[in-house]
Amino acid sequence: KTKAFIFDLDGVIVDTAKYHYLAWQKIASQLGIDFTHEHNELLKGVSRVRSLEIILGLGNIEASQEDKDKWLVQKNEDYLGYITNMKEDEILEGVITVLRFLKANGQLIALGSASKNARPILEKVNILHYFDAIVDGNDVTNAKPDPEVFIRAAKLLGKTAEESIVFEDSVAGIQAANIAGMVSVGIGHKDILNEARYNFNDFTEIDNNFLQTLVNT
Ligand code: B16
Ligand code: MG
Repeated sequence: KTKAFIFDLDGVIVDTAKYHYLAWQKIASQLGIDFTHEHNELLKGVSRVRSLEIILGLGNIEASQEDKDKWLVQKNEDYLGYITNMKEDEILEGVITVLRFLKANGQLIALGSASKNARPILEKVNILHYFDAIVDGNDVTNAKPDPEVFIRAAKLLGKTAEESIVFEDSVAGIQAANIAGMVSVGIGHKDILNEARYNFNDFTEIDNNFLQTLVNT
């Protein structure tokens, strides 16, 4: 059988969360907001605009649209500065092995990310060629847990939800996959991603047998 394997980007393929954190922290500190790593968990899988709202909420700050737009631009400029030198060695362990196995077995691969910077990141880490379809923050209007991003990806690959498997590190992303009726695979802490159909700490725990089972069932 041929299935649609849909990958989230941040936290699944690469650890860009650390760069998002640095860029947001700069804004937060300008505003006198204490922004910790724990707070950063709230931003995973969440859009840029929504992320800013969450941070402003932490500081009980109400701002004009003009200020918000300015901070969104500044955050992205800083973020782009951090990702500009990303190389293949920033791909998370085990990811390439899984992508290679799927490709070698004629499976379809898509990206389903909230990020508007997804494409340049895939290019920088040199794995763009594995993807048969890319759906990112530029293509969708509804953020995860809305399933739009994954439904679009499956459609581009010509597959139904039942034929689709989603790899996600965020709670909102797992919920989106479940709402879509796709098989959800949580990459990260089982306690946090407890709504996922399957759980792994990272891709090194995913073997060919498991992938073959997903293909066959
Ligand atoms: P950008 P993913 C998400 O990527 C990140 O998890 C989230 O923290 C970020 O705010 C969002 O992308 C938007 O990113 O500012 O680059 O458009 O996990 O859905 O791949
Ligand atoms: Mg993610």
